[in-house]
Amino acid sequence: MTGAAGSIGQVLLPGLIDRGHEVVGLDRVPQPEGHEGPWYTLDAADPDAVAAVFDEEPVDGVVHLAGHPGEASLPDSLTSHVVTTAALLDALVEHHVPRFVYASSNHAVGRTPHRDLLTVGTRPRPDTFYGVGKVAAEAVMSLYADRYGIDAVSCRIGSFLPQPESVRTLSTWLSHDDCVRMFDAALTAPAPGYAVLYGISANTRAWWDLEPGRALGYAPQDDAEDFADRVASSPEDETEAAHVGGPFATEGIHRPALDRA
Ligand code: 15L
Repeated sequence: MTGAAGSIGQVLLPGLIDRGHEVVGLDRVPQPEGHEGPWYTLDAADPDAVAAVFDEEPVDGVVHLAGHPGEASLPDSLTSHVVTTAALLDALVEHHVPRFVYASSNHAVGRTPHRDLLTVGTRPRPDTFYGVGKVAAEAVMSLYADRYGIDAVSCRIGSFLPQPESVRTLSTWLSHDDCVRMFDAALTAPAPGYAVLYGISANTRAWWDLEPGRALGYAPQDDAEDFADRVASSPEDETEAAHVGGPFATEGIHRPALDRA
């Protein structure tokens, strides 16, 4: 598991262990206090460092969570999301590891306007350079699935939070427990090939298609509606509701692709 010390990793690592998986943690930072299992401190964008882990550890799948979780320059986004994905997939091929599960994001299609049900067949429509990185990482996964027969599942995560915090997240929330259920299903579904699913809970207000996840065995149990009376409305609600990506699809996030001196 890359990004094992990150916000999702800190929940998913113990969650998958509870479900019977043996997990090797990998992150740029040392293992969190209390974690006893195998751990590698390295940058997943470094192909030699990544390959060295696969030489040591006979894994049967990779969960790739590592990556900067917000907007950045285009080169930084490509390194963070695409280069890391490619370095891992090269190692998978070399070591005959059959499964790759990726923490992609709704921001891969974040500029899609809010109309009818959002399907996984919709065109890539990133809202940021972050989203461009996620689209391109998914493209590398698709390439490696076609070329080498790797089972590659891309989980386009909504809003991973302990609880929904805004009106938008009443639709896009992914609870901690559902996140563990989703990654467990993506790791164990028989022969998914290249697959994309939306990573949200069974939210009453959801408008992203949950069927592709259900087809892989992801059965979400939680519903953001249980928290609705604790979520205050805000002046941003209307603009955030206009597109899949909410605040990432608004002008406030615009920046040039490249940093200049
Ligand atoms: C994401 O992919 C981001 O990493 C996170 O910061 C949130 O913006 C989340 O999506 C979301 O859309 O709520």
